[in-house]
Amino acid sequence: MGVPLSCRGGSGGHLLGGPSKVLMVGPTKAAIVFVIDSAKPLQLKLAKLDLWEILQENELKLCPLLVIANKQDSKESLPVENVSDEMGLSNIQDRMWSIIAISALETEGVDKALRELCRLLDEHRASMP
Ligand SMILES: Nc1nc2c(ncn2[C@@H]2O[C@H](COP(=O)(O)OP(=O)(O)OP(=O)(O)O)[C@@H](O)[C@H]2O)c(=O)[nH]1
Ligand SMILES: [Mg+2]
Repeated sequence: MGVPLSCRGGSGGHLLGGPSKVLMVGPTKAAIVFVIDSAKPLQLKLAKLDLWEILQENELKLCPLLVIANKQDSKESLPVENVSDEMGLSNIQDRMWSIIAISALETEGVDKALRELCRLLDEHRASMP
């Protein structure tokens, strides 16, 4: 199973720091992977702005979205349900999306996130005319 990912940018256009990072799947921009630092709850408003800006981009209009709530092991972290609420995910109606809780540090949930990404890609392909 090969899933080529490239980092496109982070919150406010900065690759380092910030509450979120954006990965694109494949050279064809097949999916958006939006990685959130759940341990920066006070900065999630910025992450939300970035996410919704990306969702408006014409060439990404149909791309499925996987949101990854990282650092779930950290004491400062917001639970995944709250991250989902903060990002307004339930308002997304024009594409398939999922949110998965992970801890990259403890490699907890990483397999599940990759499987979910594959599932989204498969479903998206199957829904195309
Ligand atoms: N507790 C915890 N720490 C993590 C996790 N993933 C990454 N980190 C640590 O968080 C620190 C910063 O890493 P990132 O957030 O990926 O990097 P960044 O966004 O460029 O830098 P920051 O401004 O520090 O957030 C590093 O020390 C990582 O090891 C995780 O799942 N849990
Ligand atoms: Mg970070």
